[in-house]
Amino acid sequence: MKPHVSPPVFTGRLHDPRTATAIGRWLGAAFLVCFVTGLISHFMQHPPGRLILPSRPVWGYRLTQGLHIASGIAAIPLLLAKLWTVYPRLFTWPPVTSLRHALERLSVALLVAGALFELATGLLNTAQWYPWTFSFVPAHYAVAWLVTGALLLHLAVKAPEIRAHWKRHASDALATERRSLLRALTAAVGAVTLTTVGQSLTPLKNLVLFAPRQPDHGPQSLPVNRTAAQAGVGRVHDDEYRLVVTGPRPYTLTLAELRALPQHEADLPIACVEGWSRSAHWSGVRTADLLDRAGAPPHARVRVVSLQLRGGYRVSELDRTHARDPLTLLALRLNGDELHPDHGYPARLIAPNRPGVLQTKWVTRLEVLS
Ligand SMILES: Nc1nc2c(c(=O)[nH]1)N[C@H]1C(S)=C(S)[C@@H](COP(=O)(O)O)O[C@H]1N2
Ligand SMILES: [Mo]
Repeated sequence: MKPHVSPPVFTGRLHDPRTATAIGRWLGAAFLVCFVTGLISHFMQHPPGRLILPSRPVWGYRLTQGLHIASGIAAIPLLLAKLWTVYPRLFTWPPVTSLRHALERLSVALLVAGALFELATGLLNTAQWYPWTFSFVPAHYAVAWLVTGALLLHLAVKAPEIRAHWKRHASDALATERRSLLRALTAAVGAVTLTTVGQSLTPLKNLVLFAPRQPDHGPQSLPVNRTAAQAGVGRVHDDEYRLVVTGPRPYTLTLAELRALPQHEADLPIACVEGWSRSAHWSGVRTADLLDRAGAPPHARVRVVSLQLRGGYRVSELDRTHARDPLTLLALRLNGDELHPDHGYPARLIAPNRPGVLQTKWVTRLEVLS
């Protein structure tokens, strides 16, 4: 028996299990997509051990990270509606009837707190706004596991109610009201999705109202996450620039020498973890060619080092698949022109199926790792 609801009396009628289940399945689906795509993003940025990641399809990360942000944003109205439906249960009396009930309530409290934390921090991260002192990535990652665990427990505890309401076709007294609520909720999810998803789904870019970035805004029609000034990279003087490639046969190139090497072209997206992505036309020197010249063994990993002196994104690592992919370039040109300083002049890495944070700008060293 469920404990009875004590006064205050709730007059809204849709605080029933069937409505909670109807919203819950969409919320659950959004969380599942968000969790799986979040794990993909995490492992692409922090490969466990020597995991070799695929470099194809070139748009793989663009898709998974676009889905991560879109499902997270869609989950916001869904979570608010779900909380509205179930909040009278906060006031059940007596608050705890047994140990099992206490544990169940504790797990729901964790679930709600964790879910709110994930959606709030994720949303603020898309705007690069960090009004807190902890480090976003580890906190967002750890709480994702907590929420997923609490969610599985919640589904197990509620299995009988879910089963009872999942496939009940006969309409009950609340059917019409519930349908209106669900229609309004669908409209809300549609609205937040359509006004943000254009940041990664370029055909819808003109509908972007609330996403922090317009895919077209930025030098050379490509957004910039961190400008040269923000990264502390001053004006790069052409005659002072050097590319150093280490390895069995290390060498150094001037910018003129780099430009004189065979140039290749690639259409590849920048897909930022924060949810925006944009395809662009790049040209430059294949990293495979640069590594061959240094006598790097075919299985070598490569550390890519920026002129930037401080900050987390000044260094990235290429696994052997990405390092040898013919589409992985040390790009010198973007959309037909030399790179803008904010896009990494004079040289930046661009590789297929790779998070934006790893597409290192202002590259000055390639270190062959044994
Ligand atoms: N050296 C360096 N490279 C960097 C960054 C950085 O801060 N420093 N930012 C990364 C991030 S988060 C993204 S999304 C892409 C953005 O590239 P763009 O500014 O050319 O669009 O560059 C990446 N390369
Ligand atoms: Mo990014």
